[in-house]
Amino acid sequence: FQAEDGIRDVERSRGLGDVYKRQDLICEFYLEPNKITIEKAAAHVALESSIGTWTDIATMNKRIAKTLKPNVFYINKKKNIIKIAYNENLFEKGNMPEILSSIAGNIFGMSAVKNLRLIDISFPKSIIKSFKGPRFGIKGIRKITGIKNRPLTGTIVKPKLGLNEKEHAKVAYDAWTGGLDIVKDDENLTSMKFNRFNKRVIETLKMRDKAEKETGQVKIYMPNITAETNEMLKRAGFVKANGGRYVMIDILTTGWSALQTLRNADLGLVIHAHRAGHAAFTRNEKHGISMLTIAKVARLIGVDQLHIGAIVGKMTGTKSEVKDIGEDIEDNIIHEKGTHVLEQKWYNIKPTLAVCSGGLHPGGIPPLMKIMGNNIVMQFGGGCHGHPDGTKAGAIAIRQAVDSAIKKIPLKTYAKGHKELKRALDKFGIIS
Ligand code: CAP
Ligand code: MG
Repeated sequence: FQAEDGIRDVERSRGLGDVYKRQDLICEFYLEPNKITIEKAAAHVALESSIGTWTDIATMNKRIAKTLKPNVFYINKKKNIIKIAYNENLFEKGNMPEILSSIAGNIFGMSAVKNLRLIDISFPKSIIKSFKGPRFGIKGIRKITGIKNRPLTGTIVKPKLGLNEKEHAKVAYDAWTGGLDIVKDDENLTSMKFNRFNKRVIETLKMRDKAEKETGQVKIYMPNITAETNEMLKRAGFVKANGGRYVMIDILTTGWSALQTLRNADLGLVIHAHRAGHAAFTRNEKHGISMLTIAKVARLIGVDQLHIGAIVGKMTGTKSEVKDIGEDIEDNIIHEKGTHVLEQKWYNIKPTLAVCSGGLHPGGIPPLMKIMGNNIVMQFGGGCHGHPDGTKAGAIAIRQAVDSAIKKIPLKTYAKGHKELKRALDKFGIIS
């Protein structure tokens, strides 16, 4: 749910409109109390995440309690769901680390709760407007790449580590000339002894230019700038200075502060967000922080592309969880069908493009496009370089599978006239 959509109207329709203000920030939690009532545990969560602590304090006064005390306005005992409304003045506008230190801080460790999961956040207008959001967003990316309707296709250079700069650039060249739009570094490739960042960027952009000339298509390279913040800005500047258009960053290991610094530097580079490490707190459905919440925070700060899961791939993340980034689970609030939360209308905040990746191969393309629509990036590591005939054939097979889905021709039938696809399906199979 978000400021501009359902939940606030639904709460109003349930006559709860007066229990929070349009200016409030609202959190939805899954809460299992520990040997106390859910009401008591909810009160502890509300206080610890705002102004209070475990006992009443002499330093508290009526003014603070009246203006800043949060309101637990919804408790669903059957489903262990609670909702808390927080006064917007509890938060520093434009400071995401502070906001999360409040509503996603100490509360997870309190002994008053057995399990606690932050399922969703609804940000008020004042906070939304205090962030930049994506510089390019979906429209900007489609303008840069010239790709109007179909999903963007890309590969991750594999093996993750071990190739030197020239070998890396050659793999990229094969993928691009095979028809893929994007080549990215893997999440753990930064600047290694055997593969230095600056040299890799130079070599790979050289191959990009060659592939663009030969194919007449726009080709994208996403170098991984993940590093200490100042070093990261230096590397982003190097990419820009050498003709790069994109950078990728591991948003959770670098942290929200570093991400804000990169976005606020406004270098005119498309920001691709990898979520390495997310499952440490998104996977447990009873405790931690949902991917939906992570996605909203990342969009607000300003990532143009974000990994959200692949449904038909190797990672956990069920169809409903990934699609939930499009639909509300609790209150059954449905946005426009087929619209991800990353694409919802949020005042000045542009939509972020969803990235599906992880164990994908041509046999999974039609079902994935059917579920997620065309406004996605599909990334293939093993699904490209694992092709029996190598990277270029793998790339060709991926584009052939996309074409078969767009033309609504079954993969098996389409493969009869497309040998690269046939070879891929023989190895990886078809996902129905
Ligand atoms: C995929 C990948 C990505 C994952 C991240 C990997 O490679 O490069 O990092 O997709 O997961 O290292 O596993 P394969 P998620 O295509 O070879 O699987 O997108 O779920 O964040
Ligand atoms: Mg990876």
